[in-house]
Amino acid sequence: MPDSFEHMPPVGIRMPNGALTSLAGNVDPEHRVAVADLILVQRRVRETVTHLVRELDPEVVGLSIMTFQRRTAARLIKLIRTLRPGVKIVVGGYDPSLAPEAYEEMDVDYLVRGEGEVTFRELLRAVAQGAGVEQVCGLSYRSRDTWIHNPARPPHRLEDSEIRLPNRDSRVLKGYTLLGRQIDVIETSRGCTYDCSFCSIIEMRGRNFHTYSFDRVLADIRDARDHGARTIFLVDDNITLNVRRFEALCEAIIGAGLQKLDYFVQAMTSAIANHGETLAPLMRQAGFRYVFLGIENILQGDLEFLRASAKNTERANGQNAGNATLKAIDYLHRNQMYVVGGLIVGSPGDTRESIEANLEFARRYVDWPYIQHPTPYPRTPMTKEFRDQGLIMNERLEEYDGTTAVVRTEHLPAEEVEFMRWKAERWMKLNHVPAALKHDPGFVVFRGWKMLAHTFRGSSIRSALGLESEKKVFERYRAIRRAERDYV
Ligand code: B12
Ligand code: SF4
Repeated sequence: MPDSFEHMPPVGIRMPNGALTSLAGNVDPEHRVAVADLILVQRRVRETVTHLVRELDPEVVGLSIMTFQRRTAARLIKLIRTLRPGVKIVVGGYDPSLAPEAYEEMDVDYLVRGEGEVTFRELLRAVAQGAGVEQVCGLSYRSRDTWIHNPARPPHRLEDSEIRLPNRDSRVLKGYTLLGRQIDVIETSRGCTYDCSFCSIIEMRGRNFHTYSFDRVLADIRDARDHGARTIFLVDDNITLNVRRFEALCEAIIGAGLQKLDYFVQAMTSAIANHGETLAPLMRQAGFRYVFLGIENILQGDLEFLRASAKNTERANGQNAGNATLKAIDYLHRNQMYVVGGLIVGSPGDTRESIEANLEFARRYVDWPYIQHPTPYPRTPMTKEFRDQGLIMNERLEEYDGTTAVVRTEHLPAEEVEFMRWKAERWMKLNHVPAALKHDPGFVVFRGWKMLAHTFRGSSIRSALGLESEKKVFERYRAIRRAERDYV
């Protein structure tokens, strides 16, 4: 999908969707596969898809979809169907898996629920042989006027090496980047055993954790590097569930001489705070540069609503020693890593003061803010709570991108929550410019102004001179966002 959101401005950040190459690497070898990550052609989606469908003449087209991308997916499905009426269309990813009913009304043939590699392989095998798909677990399909949902496929034990390496040669579009350096994604594990109320993971695959062997992980990193990547994003759901394994992985990266690449990872504050003494120096030596910390909120009441207290608690002498965030940040900073601060503001009990406390925290302690609003994605526990309390204000799913507030609090309208965050966050992003300049001077000098213009979209000379209110700028920014969501 081409849809991106506020914290991933395509002018400086275009990351690969890891599902696509993993699926491509796992079909039978006789198939020809082309991966077209439309984030790379965000302003030329229609032309690119038309060109690719005409040139490649595919028999099957698969789409990987998050909830905020559903409307774009529906438009693409129509386009593809018009270009090639007989093509088989398959949808997969978080949104089709968690809201399959929404796709039953679209013109699609198959829907893959949960992990896709083996389901998709078996589906293509059946299509190629003209065989039935009744036995393919994890698959839903249209049969005359109804939809059949085959039994679920249990999560893979990744240890058994059934899932082969991604196929990066199948990419037909170029241009992945993180602030001027080519980026790629790899996985070392899947799953999580926590149950944060805003997260889709548990409904998607249950509470479990499976890991790939280090040999496979290192081979994947080498392959990404050989395809030009200089930065690697580990997209694991929660790599810090097993800290000893993560430490061993850092040692393996160093042992394999792969520490010259930059690494980016997502982590729990409790894991870093409780094990930072040994873990953080190893991460630094292995080349970790950015750590996305799931801080979620600094106030206990909000953490409880988000069911994220446990993963943000420090332990000392076997006792609960309070919020782990500051200690985790300190370990990372002492080891020259940057903190991407994942915070969520706008929970039901939030007041102006509680939101401001979180924004102030971000201003003081994080290097790059990644602040979002609680968003009611299909089937999460949080969605039910917001619905029961009548706090969902917006049902336009294309705006469910995390930085558009679609729920109100008991005290503040949704728009006010978003305004507070937006106003504060734009300025926080400027603080990272010196670090980026040092690391990637070429990018900052030649593209930095574009990033800046993107961050301050909606501003004008009048607003810079203080002749126009921030609210006016915010309205213009929202209008720009609304217009750019028309990708197709
Ligand atoms: C890494 C990650 C990111 C990275 C993205 C890097 C990238 N480009 O891929 C970053 C941090 C940038 C990111 C951003 C966002 N993310 Co995110 N992200 C994740 C995370 C942690 C892992 C996703 C992943 O790559 N997994 C590995 C791959 C291999 O697995 P997979 O994508 O699930 O694909 C498998 C199946 O789904 C299926 N499948 C997928 N597509 C298809 C297609 C076909 C045809 C088939 C057959 C099968 C299939 O098969 C695949 C292989 O088994 C998940 C889950 C989590 N625990 O939080 C959230 C998650 C996917 N993100 C989510 C969201 C909402 C976002 C954001 C909108 C906001 C945010 N929370 O930051 C932005 C949007 C990004 C954008 N495009 O602008 C939500 C989606 C919820 C939903 N219902 O849509 C998740 C589930 C987190 C959550 N809140 O619950 N994200
Ligand atoms: S710890 Fe992370 S992956 Fe696990 S449930 Fe919470 S948000 Fe989701």
